[in-house]
Amino acid sequence: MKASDLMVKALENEGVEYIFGIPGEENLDFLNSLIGSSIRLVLTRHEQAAGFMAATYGRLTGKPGVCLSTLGPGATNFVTAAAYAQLGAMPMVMLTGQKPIKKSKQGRFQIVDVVDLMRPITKYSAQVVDGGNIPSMVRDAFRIAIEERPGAVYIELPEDIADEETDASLFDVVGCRRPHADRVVIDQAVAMIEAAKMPLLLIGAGANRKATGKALEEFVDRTGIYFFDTQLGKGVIDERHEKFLGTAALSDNDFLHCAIKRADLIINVGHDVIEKPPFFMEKGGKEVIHVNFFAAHLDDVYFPQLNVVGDISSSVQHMAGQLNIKPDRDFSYFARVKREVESHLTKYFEDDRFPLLPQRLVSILREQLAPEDIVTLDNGVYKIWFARNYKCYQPNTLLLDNALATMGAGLPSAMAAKMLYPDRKVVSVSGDGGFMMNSQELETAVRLKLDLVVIILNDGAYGMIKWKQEGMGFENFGLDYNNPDFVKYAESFGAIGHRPDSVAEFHTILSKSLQTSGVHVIDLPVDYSLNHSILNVLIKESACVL
Ligand SMILES: Cc1ncc(C[n+]2csc(CCOP(=O)(O)OP(=O)(O)O)c2C)c(N)n1
Ligand SMILES: [Mg+2]
Repeated sequence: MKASDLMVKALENEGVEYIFGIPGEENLDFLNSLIGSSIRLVLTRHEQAAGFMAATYGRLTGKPGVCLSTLGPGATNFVTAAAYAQLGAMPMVMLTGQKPIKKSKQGRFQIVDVVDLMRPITKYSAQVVDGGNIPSMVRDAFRIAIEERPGAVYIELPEDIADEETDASLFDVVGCRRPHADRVVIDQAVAMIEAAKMPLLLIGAGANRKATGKALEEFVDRTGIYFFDTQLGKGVIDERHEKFLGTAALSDNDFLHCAIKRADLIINVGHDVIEKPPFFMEKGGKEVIHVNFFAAHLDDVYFPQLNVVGDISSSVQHMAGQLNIKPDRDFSYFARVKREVESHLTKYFEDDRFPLLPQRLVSILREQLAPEDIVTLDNGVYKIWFARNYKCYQPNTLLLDNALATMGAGLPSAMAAKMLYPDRKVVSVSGDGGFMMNSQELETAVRLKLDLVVIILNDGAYGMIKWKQEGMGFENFGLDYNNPDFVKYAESFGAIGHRPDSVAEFHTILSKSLQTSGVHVIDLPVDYSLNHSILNVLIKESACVL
């Protein structure tokens, strides 16, 4: 068999459904081998977007998403997406071409050492030097991509190797059960929780990667322990739960941090240091039990006293099963913080000023979307408002990036989410800056006939940096730009453009767009004037006076 045919068979053997990307001439053998395959090639307009789509596929399914590019410039365009998948623990396989490695008449034209380039931002990076290695390399790459902590892997298939004949055959895909924490450590964790007076449960990214919600909800219901989550842990337990305190979108000084400060023990399920810290640990301060698939990576702000390593669901179930909670524990302070947090977060939910406040956008979207519908965010200051104020009712229904925190992923991740869940509504929310970083993918979305709502928050600026600039007492400088006419821009791609000029009109446009097919782009003027006064000033002055 030709090596490129074997590569396609190896990917089919792994259950690959889609390959996102842009082929170059070095991939033409592989492309030809894809003819007749069960794998669907999804062409994008930029490799970075293909990488974001593949990573999101991995994030939502737990199976590696696959993306394809040519050598050199195509491969370097994967770099940000690789870092996004690697930091965000999303399983992803990147496959690129390369010039012939045995004999080439093109000198060093377009040649970059991509294997080396990818090494620090992947879990595995290798070149196929012989067609016979394809079965083991592909099997290894997929296994490594999925294994906790999941991430990006890279395989380079040079042109001459792709064209070689090989008689190698594939390996069966053999899964493996995740190891469980042993009794000794569960006993230790239980003793710490029983000894604590004010324990809190924190739910982080790892808990969103596997089905842990049921075990965690039972833990909360059995023990009465209040919980909060990180940005990547949102929705593991329905955030309408009576014991939900809020999301730690900021690392300190938010209203929620009153509860965190008062806690003497945090049972931290699934959080690791790659996410922005939900709180800072201090020497001699509260203790932390790290419950995850792997031990804690130490940091000045994170040095847990106990590691409970193993399958998260099983650890949580065993802890809950053994815990003997004394009924005299008084959690009324946490109940008070919860009431306070809720009243602050919902304060502007009905505010009808226009341009619209991000808080109002959150309330409108929550009202119009069903529990299973998905919102994907790009990276800008509205992310903080969504993380704090948008309640997730189900896991992975607010897709944001709190690891690499890159701009440009919002639209591609919405597209991948819609491909995976055609029956759910998917809304992408981007800033005008982040949207423009991958706006060319509107063409892909229209071509794929995806029904999407794309909201662009128009403030004519890199608003997030403006907010930081103001918070740090710097002069307003260097962050404003002009935007294209987003309505005409959308229409030029065959999408439908909208520009509301009141909250009422936005309401109507949004609900019609959600009910109608096609790609709807809504150019939405946003009012960021409260960012500084609330997120920099108010919460610092009034949080923790509770
Ligand atoms: C690729 C990338 N470049 C730069 C940054 C730094 N950065 C973070 S948010 C931001 C501004 C975002 O502007 P916009 O998308 O318009 O959102 P806004 O905050 O204005 O709503 C910048 C420049 C980043 N996170 N990612
Ligand atoms: Mg902006």
